Amino acid sequence: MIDLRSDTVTKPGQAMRKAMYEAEVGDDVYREDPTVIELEEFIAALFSKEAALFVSSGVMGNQLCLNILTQPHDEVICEKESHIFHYESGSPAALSGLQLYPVAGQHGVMDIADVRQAIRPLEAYYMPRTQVIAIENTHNRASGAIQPMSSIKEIKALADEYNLRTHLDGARIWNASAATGIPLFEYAPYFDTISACFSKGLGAPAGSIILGSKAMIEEAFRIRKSWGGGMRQIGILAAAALFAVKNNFGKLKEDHEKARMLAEKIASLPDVIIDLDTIQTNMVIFEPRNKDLKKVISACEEKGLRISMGTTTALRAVTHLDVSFEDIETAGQILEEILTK
Ligand code: TLP
Repeated sequence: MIDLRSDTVTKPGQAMRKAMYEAEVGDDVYREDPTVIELEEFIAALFSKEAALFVSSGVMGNQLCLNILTQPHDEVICEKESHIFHYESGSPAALSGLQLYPVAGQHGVMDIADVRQAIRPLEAYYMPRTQVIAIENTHNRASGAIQPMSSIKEIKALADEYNLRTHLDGARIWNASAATGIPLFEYAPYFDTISACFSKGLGAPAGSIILGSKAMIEEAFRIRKSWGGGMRQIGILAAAALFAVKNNFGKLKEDHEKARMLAEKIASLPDVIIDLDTIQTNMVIFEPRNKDLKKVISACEEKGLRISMGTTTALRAVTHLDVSFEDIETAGQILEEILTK
């Protein structure tokens, strides 16, 4: 089975498992797990941020960051197709008493004039208080598109003008950095908080990290425990994350080549809408015209290819460590057979 539903489906290989097996561990709720501490310090240095906290998932990372940046009744400006708006179970409202203000972007990139318009006037005391501008890089529902540095800088300047905070959902910031060559520490100063995942393209079985100032991360540590996220001997997972960053970050470019190869194949098929400009990293979102998408997914499954829904009207194929270039060629043939039938 060629599984392109997500880059989350990778399984730890022998070398990663060995690193996990050999990890030194302790009780992380007492902050006594040396491997977790090593991971947090290593990643904080990579991003040049004061502090970092290992958390269970990308959702937990984003939600912790939003929580520590805000008060209940505040509002968070985010892009209309963002993960925090679509796929985080309404948690900003449920966990932190927040309202989201979704702003439509182009390939996941918000126009600065639209963001400016979304900021509530301070004198309107009866409106929610704008507190955070959040962006997603790379952008999941925009086919893994990268936020240009020029847009990131504009957003930070606007946030400073209004004394707002900025959050980066950097679940796949690794892919953005690998594709652009911009080091992680160059992205970091534009955000008060960042969340990044080890369980996506880097191939770890679980875990994400959040980054920010020392005071923010101390507060996040307290909230993480209150949400039931205090785990004990998780050096085993931190070792997988360390292994993933050190060994697999450099391989992401190959995933991008695989995605481009698949996208070009799909673009050559009749009656499929695909915007090759947005295929900048490891995701391929495409829209077969006049097809029942659920049926396409199950026909692919029968032929040994797993894909998923990318948006409500489009399909998604994501490349990752556990698929080869040959697998991608086979995937292209399967899609051709099914979509030209
Ligand atoms: N995304 C998953 C699904 O939820 C769609 C996927 O398969 O792509 N931010 C972004 C941008 C994400 O894409 C995801 C996961 C998360 C946050 C949440 O990460 P987890 O699943 O670890 O909580």
